[in-house]
Amino acid sequence: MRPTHQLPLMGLLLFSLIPSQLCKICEVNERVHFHLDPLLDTMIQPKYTSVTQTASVLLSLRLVGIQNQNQTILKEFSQQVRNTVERRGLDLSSGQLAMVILALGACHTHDESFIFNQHLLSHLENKFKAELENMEEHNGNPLTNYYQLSLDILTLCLFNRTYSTATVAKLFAPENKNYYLGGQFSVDTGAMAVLALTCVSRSLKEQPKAQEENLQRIDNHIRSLVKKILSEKKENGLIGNTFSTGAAMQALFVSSKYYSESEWNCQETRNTILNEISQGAFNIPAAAAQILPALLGKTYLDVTKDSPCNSPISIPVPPPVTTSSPSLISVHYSVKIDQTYSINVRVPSGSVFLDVMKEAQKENRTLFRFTVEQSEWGPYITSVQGLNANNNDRTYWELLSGGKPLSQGVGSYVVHNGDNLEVLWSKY
Ligand code: B12
Repeated sequence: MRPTHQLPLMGLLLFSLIPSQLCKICEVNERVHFHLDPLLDTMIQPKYTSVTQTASVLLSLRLVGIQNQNQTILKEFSQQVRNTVERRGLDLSSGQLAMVILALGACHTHDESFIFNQHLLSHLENKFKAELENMEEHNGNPLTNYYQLSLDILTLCLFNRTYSTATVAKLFAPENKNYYLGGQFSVDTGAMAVLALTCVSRSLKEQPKAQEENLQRIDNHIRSLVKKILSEKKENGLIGNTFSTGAAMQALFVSSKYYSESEWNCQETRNTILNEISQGAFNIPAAAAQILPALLGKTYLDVTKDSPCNSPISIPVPPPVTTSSPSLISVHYSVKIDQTYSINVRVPSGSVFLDVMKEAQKENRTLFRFTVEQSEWGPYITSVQGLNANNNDRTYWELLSGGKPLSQGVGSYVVHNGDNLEVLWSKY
């Protein structure tokens, strides 16, 4: 594991001294940018395994304006994204394609011509249509999810493409079931929808003949979603959980007219996040990439802004990695479908959930075999015992420890001696 950077007390004191007008969208003050080093350190890796990972890191670094000092790294990431698109063509989900377009389109670089030469926006329009068709055929379930449909609309809107405003107004009504995952309002999803709807609302207002009725409906959706997001605010200022707070902050930055100052203490949220950074909570690239823009006052709505993405942020020298020989720990692991299949396995300390699953699979392939897919957040469990997750049925493999759902995936969750781990066949 990488050593974490401790946030000194002095730093916290400095934050509380920043004048309040500077905190309008509470970005981290330039003098204390070094607290963001662990995020940059996590994001700068030579090669990523998933295109969404590379695209979301590229988008994040471009948005915060890193490109001027670190051309080589950003050129490398952009090349990796373009190569994948050329190789995989249309074999991307709608949201993956949207993410690719946002990353390549950010900050008006030469990559813009790639978007147009490859007709990526027309492809995205088609993929969005396919999402809608799937919803009609499968009880309102999209091919992917509402987080991705929001990314689709956000991208089409930012790049001035066509979409039906009436469809958007109907689709993104706050009572739609797709905002809920496992019965719980998904802050990430709601926040991404607020960004998309804000873009649509702003562009409607710029048109000479505004579609009053749709505009009104869309603005009401934003208001309700913002309310739901704020109702997920925790005592320490996090919104939803650690990993949804970045998207929530972006959504709240662009929708400040829908809530009063007393409803959100942005500085408190920011300080809690900085503390979490110092504890290593954002030690995977997706997590780092999703929190960084908000900490520097940027949102995905800035992607096509005219002002150049410039800032004095530079990439830190990575700290040396220290290793020590691990001892063995013992954990209990179960697969739950209609029956429970359990095993005790021993793994080296510092192992992650995935190591436990591999060990169990080694000992009994029939009961513990599984498959994974590489995603932005690392390995995603797609099947266990040959039983596949399916978006049309809203089924998935849920991860739990001690009976509680985990907020990390199998590639990140570090297991402890005596843990009671489960993968549970669930519906969201
Ligand atoms: C939709 C969604 C789901 C859906 C995915 C199915 C579907 N219909 O698309 C469901 C509800 C099934 C789900 C499950 C889980 N999720 Co989820 N999910 C999301 C959400 C809201 C959007 C993902 C997305 O489409 N991204 C955009 C596309 C373009 O990128 P992508 O890489 O192609 O997306 C795929 C992966 O993200 C994958 N996926 C979804 N969740 C997770 C979680 C992990 C750990 C991994 C590796 C992959 C993964 O599904 C996406 C579609 O195929 C994100 C929010 C976010 N901020 O990203 C949370 C999010 C990624 N999920 C999260 C978590 C924790 C989980 C679970 C581990 C929860 C659990 N206790 O079981 C499980 C995954 C277990 C497994 N099988 O490996 C966390 C990850 C945090 C972290 N540090 O790792 C997030 C950030 C939510 C949060 N704020 O806590 N998720």
